[in-house]
Amino acid sequence: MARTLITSAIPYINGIKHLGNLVGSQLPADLYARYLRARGQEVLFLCATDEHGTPAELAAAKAGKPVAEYCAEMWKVQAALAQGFRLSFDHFGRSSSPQNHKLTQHFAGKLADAGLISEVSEKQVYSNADGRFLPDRYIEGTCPNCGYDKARGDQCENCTKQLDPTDLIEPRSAISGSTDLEVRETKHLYLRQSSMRDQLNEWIDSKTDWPILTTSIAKKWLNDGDGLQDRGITRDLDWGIPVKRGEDDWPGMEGKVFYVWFDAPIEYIACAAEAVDEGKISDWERWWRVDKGGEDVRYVQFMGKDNVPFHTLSFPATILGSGEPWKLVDYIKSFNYLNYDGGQFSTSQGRGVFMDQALEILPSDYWRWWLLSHAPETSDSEFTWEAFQQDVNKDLADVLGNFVSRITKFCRSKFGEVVPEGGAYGAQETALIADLEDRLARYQARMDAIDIRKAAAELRAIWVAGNEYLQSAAPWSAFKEDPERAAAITRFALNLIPFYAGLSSPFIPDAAAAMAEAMGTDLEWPTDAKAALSRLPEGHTFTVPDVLFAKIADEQREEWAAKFSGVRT
Ligand code: B3M
Ligand code: ZN
Repeated sequence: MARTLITSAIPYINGIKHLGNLVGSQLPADLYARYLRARGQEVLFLCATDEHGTPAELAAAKAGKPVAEYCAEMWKVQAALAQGFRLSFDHFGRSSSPQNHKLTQHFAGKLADAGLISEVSEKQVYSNADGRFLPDRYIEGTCPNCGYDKARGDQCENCTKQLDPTDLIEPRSAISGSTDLEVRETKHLYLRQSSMRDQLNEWIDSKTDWPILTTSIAKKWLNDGDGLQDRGITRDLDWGIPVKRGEDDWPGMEGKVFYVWFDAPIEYIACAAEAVDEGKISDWERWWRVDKGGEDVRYVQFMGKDNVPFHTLSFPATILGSGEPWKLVDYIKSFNYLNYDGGQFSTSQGRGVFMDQALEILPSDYWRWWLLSHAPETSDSEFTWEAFQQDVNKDLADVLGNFVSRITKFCRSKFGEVVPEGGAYGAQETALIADLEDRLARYQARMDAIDIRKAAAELRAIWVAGNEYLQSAAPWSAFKEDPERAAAITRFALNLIPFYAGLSSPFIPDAAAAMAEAMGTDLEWPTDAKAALSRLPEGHTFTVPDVLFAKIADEQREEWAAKFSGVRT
């Protein structure tokens, strides 16, 4: 059986993700995982929270909580939202897990053994009052450019000028406010990824089937300018994975932790180990180690374009540099940005619709369908309330929902809640079967290629074909003169419902499950349209399902557009 390992970029712990984040990694990864499972593949689908780094420390401080407590709470919030959107992770882990501590320290040790880590002395700001080195954004002061008095050591928020902490006038600690700062010498570890340029170039060149978005970003950073500079992989923070060389202490590195972007991708691996320790899967090395069964696994990653350099350069450098047979990614699906109503979604500004807010106003299938069918694949795309209302009403309510409701209600009124007997499929049914056979093949080809918008368009066309059939076969007219014919049409149309349920389940899992349940069948992928469309036998009972999709009214659209026009407070 084919096996696919799927990871989504792991969301930062600080705060709730917006719909632009969702459609750029977790949601398309879920679509693909559900599709492959439906096609009978063995899938391991992993995601986690990305819990280290300055933003996590700052968010915890803002919430007035110890960082470990803050992260544990936010993990629960994010896990519940993932569940709300029906993201079917086999495990939703945490980059702060003991498994990730161990693996990250292991990789650092192997890289050091291979001579790929250097120790570099740097000058850094030390706060005597806080008893610690301060990262750039922990230093505040007056901007030399505009005079703003809360400029941070990396950037002035007021005039956007990029700064060095030493540029600030009257610098102070953002933690304590103390101005008792001094510049001290400190050592950090650097990953010598520049020495791996040829190896990485060769590897990327071998990936001729990757999306252009992925390879163009990778090549740009590999070859122009300073993209493949050696990177510092340690930081002076309290919260994070302590710097160790395997299980051993690292002299000179006391009190330091690994940089968040060093340990975050390693969590993809550690996450599988967490899943084993929690009894969810029996073995993780058969997914992750080429020498332990992993050679048969295809590994696919999903992420926004801003994450591509880390996944095409730094993480592969870590894996290759370790000299151990870990699995390298086989395919990277990356995404452009989804914009919000004439601007950008923004977490820091609270602009747009966030995952929790979306679920408060509509069930997840509405969002899943719209977001996936507008996935920003070849260019940025835009969410507007008008487009959302129009597409949801048309595709989900008028086409799919209406089809299901119309035929089940018609059947109930004329034949009862039972698949009618009598009559045989005729020319119209044969023609539609042939058409659906072609469409099914095209839909599967798009899904196999993770061509999401085009796959959604094929699925929509499959729904439309059934609607048009019903409209033209018109069992309500046939019923008067030729009840046998009406029975055959009705039976065929009812059979389209489990067919649609199976095909639609990766996009709209709840509606698909409701359709299958109403028809008294299991969700099944229809490999053969002809066989699938005779699946419900004569005399099989069903129930008319509740309305699958309600239309969005103009007043609702206006209310939501107004509600989400400002910034989240
Ligand atoms: N947490 C960035 C993001 O959420 C980062 C991804 C890590 S993937 C290893 O967009
Ligand atoms: Zn400024």
